[in-house]
Amino acid sequence: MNRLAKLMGATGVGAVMLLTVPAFAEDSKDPIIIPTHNWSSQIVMSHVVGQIFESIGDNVEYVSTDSQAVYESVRLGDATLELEVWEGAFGVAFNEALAKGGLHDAGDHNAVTREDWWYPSWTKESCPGLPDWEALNACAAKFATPETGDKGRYLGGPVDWLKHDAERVEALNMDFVVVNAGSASALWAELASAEKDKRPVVIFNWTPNFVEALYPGEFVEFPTYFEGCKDDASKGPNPDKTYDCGNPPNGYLKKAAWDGMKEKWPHAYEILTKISFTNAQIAEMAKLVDIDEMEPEDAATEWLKTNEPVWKSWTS
Ligand code: TMO
Repeated sequence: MNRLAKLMGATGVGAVMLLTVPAFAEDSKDPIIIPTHNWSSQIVMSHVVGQIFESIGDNVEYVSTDSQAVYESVRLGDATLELEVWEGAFGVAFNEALAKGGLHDAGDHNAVTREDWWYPSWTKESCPGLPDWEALNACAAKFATPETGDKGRYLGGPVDWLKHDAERVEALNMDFVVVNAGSASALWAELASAEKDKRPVVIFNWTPNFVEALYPGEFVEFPTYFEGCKDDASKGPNPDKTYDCGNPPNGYLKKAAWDGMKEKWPHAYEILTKISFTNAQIAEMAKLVDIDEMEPEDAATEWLKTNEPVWKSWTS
């Protein structure tokens, strides 16, 4: 084949391809509404994805939103998407919104998640039977505080995360009182304070998070999560109660989208479906804020700079 034929052949192939590529509509210039919540990886990830959308010429607005109520907001199109649907904390709210209609599952991240009662490793010295939950319960008095009397204190997260810790304590008949921290930083402050005199503590924690880089520790092993634990009382070790189990030890991390997003912002939607972060990438996002003390916007810009091949593969 001579050069000209080659060129014509190549041009011909190009022309055919051009003809078969459907003409995509442009993305709306209305802002894509990205909800942010009260833990660092979610805020940084929201800005990472927002800055990716801006890189293709879209407009973005961030709205601080309650992490349970957000599923209703996305369903109604008041928020466009949700980037961190954690199975343990939000599986129930997400499924309820799915059933009502208006939002859909936009795919899983690569990350595998766990959210549950957790202790730093020095706690095991006071309660050697850990991580078993019954051993923890037998040690309840060691976790007592003035606020909880002779019962142990479990320091849970802010109330909008896992709303059913008290139900679990009741279903498993535990000698613990659930005290909710006002913020994520209150959890980390308690951890740092307990470290000083190696005081035993049990707090809410999750993975991926920055904590694993600073504090070795373990999750409490509750009765293993099973289908129906959260909505079918008859199932599980307590035949009269729901929440008689731990959270899933290998939980999903999903993205959710408003059903109208695909039509209004087709390019951004296409990118959203491709986005998939790993445990290490999410832990890094949290670290930039919680250890390096960057502002979330700057942390996102930094993350994009050091991970260009990762996200460019979603936009090309
Ligand atoms: C929702 N969270 C990741 C804080 O468990």
